[in-house]
Amino acid sequence: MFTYSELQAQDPDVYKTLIGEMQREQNGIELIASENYVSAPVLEALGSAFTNKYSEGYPGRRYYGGQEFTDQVENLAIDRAKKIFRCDHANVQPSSGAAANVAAYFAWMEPGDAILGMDLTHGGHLTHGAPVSHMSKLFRFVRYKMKDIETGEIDYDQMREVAKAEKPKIILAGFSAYPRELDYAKFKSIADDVGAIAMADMAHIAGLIAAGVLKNPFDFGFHMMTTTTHKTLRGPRGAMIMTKGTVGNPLKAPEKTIDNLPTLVDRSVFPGLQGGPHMHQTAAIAVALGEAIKPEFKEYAKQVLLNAKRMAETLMKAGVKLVTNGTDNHLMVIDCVKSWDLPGKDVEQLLDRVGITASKSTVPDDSRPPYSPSGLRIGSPAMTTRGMKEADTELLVGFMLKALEKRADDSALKSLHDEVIAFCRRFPVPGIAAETQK
Ligand code: DSN
Repeated sequence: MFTYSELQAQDPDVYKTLIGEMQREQNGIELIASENYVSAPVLEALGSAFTNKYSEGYPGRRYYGGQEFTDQVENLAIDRAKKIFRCDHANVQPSSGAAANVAAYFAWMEPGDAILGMDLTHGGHLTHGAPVSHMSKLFRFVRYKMKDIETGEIDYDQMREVAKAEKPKIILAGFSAYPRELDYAKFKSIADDVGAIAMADMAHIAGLIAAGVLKNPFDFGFHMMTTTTHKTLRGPRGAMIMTKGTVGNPLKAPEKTIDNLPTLVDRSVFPGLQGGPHMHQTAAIAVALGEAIKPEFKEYAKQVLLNAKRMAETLMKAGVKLVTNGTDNHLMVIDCVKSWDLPGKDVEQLLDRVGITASKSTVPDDSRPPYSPSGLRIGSPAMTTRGMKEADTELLVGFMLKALEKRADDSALKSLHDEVIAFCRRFPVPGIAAETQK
């Protein structure tokens, strides 16, 4: 475990902010569905000498010397990703999920081509075509939605019709605020019908797929999958693009065929989009993937689902309205306007006051603006890493409901915050300096 004593001696200003953040993480509870706490070995790999190295290119084909160990560590990450996700190739260099999606789009599409992705208010992600994203100036984003927002069932008939009319080059399955499983076989059959590739952005649920507790799109014939590495996968911030196909020489531009996707993606990431990869991040991704192969990770993933389910049931029993009325994965979206006649932003800020961190979210076809939408998204990955079980989620829901009930009473909120701190201290955050755990 790091002690940060050298940082403290040299730069007390930065040290103070780090201690503050560690105490915030230890004394509060993280319900942001896309966050998690990494292990000490992941932190060690991140804070390592690999950050000193330039490694443009790929193992065995770099543009700088001195790559003996960077090649080894990148190959470890690639091999582990291939084994876990049952694919033919993995590019582990994208610096983030947005960069991974951009590189994936450019690997297969030309400007003006269409992508069929999930409507943003129904759970899709910014990089799936928000008008404010640069990508929407280059590509045409067309949408599918849920057929029934009470069950979350996707309207696959509408998806097929839009696909036939718009002829997208990519059919994109994926989300950042959708609480149900997708029917990957239907996505693939629609992609096949219109000659598109089937791409999955599994950033939110990659860890649950890795553990085998949710379905793997590659098992349904998907061609490409992007993911971040820091959500349920519990690695460092970073991303990967995984593909099926034949791995070729990234120094030579291949023909644009589905079988050449691995090489098209490699060339799209570098030199297409990025320069030097972050080798400390790659090393930490390798460590996280090593953890994801272990049986303990499967137990963790099962518990993530159990905790989310119990949390959703407890909220609904208390009369709280959830989008799709439940969850099949790690997240749920509360409709705060329907539940308390409050926008999600106000609930997010109220919960912050008692040490509970969540993130506002749109609800389907939200009439409110994105910065102050109607919903609040919460999830179970981080709490589960700290060892919380179903009964603990009931206590957490109790804290949330009490905050709502006492929202006008400053002293009740202060006592509630003390209660939350006492509760959180029972569950140490992995990888955090010992002095902040006290
Ligand atoms: N920002 C992430 C999330 O919270 O879902 C997605 O990129």
